[in-house]
Amino acid sequence: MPYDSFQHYIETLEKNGCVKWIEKEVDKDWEITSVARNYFRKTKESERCALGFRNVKGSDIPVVLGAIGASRKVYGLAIETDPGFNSIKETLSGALANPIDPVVVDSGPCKDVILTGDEVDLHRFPIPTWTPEKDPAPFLTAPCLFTQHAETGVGNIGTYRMEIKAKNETGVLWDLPSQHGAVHYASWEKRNQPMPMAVVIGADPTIIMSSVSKVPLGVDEICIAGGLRGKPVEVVKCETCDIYVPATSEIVLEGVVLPGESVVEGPFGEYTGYMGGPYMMPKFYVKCITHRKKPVYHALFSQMPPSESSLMRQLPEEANVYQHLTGYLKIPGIKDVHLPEAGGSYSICWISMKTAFPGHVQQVMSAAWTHHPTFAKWIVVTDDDVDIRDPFVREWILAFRVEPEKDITFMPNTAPILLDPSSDPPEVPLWDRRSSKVLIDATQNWEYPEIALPPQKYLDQAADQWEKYELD
Ligand SMILES: Cc1cc2nc3c(=O)[nH]c(=O)nc-3n(C[C@H](O)[C@H](O)[C@H](O)COP(=O)(O)O)c2cc1C
Ligand SMILES: [Mn+2]
Repeated sequence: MPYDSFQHYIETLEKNGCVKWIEKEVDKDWEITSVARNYFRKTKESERCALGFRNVKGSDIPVVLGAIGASRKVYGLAIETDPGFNSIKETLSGALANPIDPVVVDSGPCKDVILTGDEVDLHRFPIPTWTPEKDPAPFLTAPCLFTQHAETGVGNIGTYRMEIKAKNETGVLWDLPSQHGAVHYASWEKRNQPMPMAVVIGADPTIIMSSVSKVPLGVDEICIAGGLRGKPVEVVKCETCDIYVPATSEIVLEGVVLPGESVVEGPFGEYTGYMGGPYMMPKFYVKCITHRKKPVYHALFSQMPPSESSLMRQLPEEANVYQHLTGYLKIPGIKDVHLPEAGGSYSICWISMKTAFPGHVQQVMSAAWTHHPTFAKWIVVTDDDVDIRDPFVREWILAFRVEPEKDITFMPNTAPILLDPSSDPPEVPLWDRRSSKVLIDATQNWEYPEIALPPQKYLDQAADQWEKYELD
């Protein structure tokens, strides 16, 4: 059953014990991020919940973060599927293969309150500051930017962070010219016309799920959201432009991005765990705000991993790499692909496999990064008996299944991970930076001695009668 709205989804999270509400009054500019940081560090991924701050100083609007990616369980509830490799891949590719067009409705709760002119004031909302004293301002971290291509009229939804610059102005960071928001903006710039844009904050989770997914340019993510929920998204026309947004959205900002303008954006605490930016980016001018009578403010929690953002990247990206190796390249023997969150779910890639022929491991090590030129700086391939999701086991494998000189290959002069501060000093322009990759063969290249553990039958027997030993 698809969710009707963000608040309907939050109710489902509550029923599943996946939200923790914080009743204590909190400050949005240092405390929300600091509470979330401590919580993500202290709480095992499997036990993490979304956090709801009901009492934000100076506001009667609650802030919810972690609602999409606090844990695998939460992520699974958001796309209503089991959060394993195959089901994530099948759910996303199923939506891409079976998009469903939206239906237009006359009105909806997102029009409960309509603010124009002087009433347009972003400070009405409890927008947090995420890296206090380092970010220049609060940032929208879960905005879904609705735009249309100037020539074709085809729509796009993309999530690109937005810096609050004034009561009716924000920055916007589409971080590559290939991001579809940037492609649309270029099409309006070519005509020297302002680009109309609507920003949705808080909607049925299929909207943000499709907004952060890379689907081909020209495919409107609103239809992918329809495919994901198995039912059309009901949309309403914006007050000030011809863009249609989900009728049950919590908050909608309507406005324009002017051609030829570029101002300083950022810096911002990034998913690598370092500050990123500043960049020169255009500005969004808000002309109208519409919202529910009692909206909930939705944020995604990012910065230093582990975070909601590193989990949201990890799950689809692991599925993509697995699919790349086994589906497209048809490489046999691949058991698991894991992108540890410490690497921002991008820089470090572990693969376990059953070696079947000479050169098989080398094929996998090279193939993994052809998934994307910037993908993964550390690629480690090990045997199928290894649990690559256990950090202790990973270190043990590096300790005793790798002979550095024989097993490590460097791949020089590759495209860097964009925000990786180690690739080159900051004075080197972004597009001149180069990095390298390390391919590590951590498989047993000959028969190893037996593992120094008691036979499994004894370990199991002891585990089965654990209570007898009175150790817990
Ligand atoms: C938590 C999170 C934050 C993101 N922030 C940005 C951002 O600030 N700028 C950007 O260009 N992409 C960002 N992305 C990635 C885009 O949302 C993603 O590339 C998406 O495919 C963009 O839509 P598009 O494919 O229609 O361009 C972010 C993704 C996530 C999960
Ligand atoms: Mn797109």
